Amino acid sequence: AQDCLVSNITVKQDFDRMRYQGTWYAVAKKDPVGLFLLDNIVANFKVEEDGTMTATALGRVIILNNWEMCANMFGTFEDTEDPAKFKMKYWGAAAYLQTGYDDHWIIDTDYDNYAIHYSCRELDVDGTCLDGYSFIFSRYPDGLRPEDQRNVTEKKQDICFLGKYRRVAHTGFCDTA
Ligand code: FEN
Repeated sequence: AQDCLVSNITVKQDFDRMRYQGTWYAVAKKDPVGLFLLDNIVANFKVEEDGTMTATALGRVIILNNWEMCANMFGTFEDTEDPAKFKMKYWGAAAYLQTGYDDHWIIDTDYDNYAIHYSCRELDVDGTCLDGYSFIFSRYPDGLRPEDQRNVTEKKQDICFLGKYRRVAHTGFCDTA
């Protein structure tokens, strides 16, 4: 959306949750305000027998006293009238991890290589996003295929987060968790 209005952001047409299942590696992220996952972020999406989409996410966090942990997060998705827009309830395996209820929009995906996720937590008075986060996911931990990069950059611009992303390192920190 040129005007950066959240209400004008377009999402994936006819989103197919079945094809979205499986492992996605976060290759870049735009952080929200507050506590979040640092790096080594890997998500795994699943469609349950009743059709509900669920996901798990692993990611490195640093808790009090600079202690590095691998956070094990869980999410369940509530459907909305748009098949690519969900509400996500999330919580952590450990009690010190924050719980929440966020928008979870799939902006674009080809299911086999890349996905662009978007969540606006707080709308500004003008209808733009005051606080939000976004993930660029890849089916491969090494990053996006060169042929997907142009499209992903375009979509980052569409959601008005271009220039706000940081690369997500995968060092193997959470691989045994
Ligand atoms: C998503 C897709 C797959 C499922 C889920 C996802 C979202 C995960 C979120 C994680 C939040 C983490 C927090 C960590 C935290 C979109 C990848 C579930 C939204 C909030 C600390 C850090 C330091 C501390 C306490 C807690 O709570 N971290 O002292």
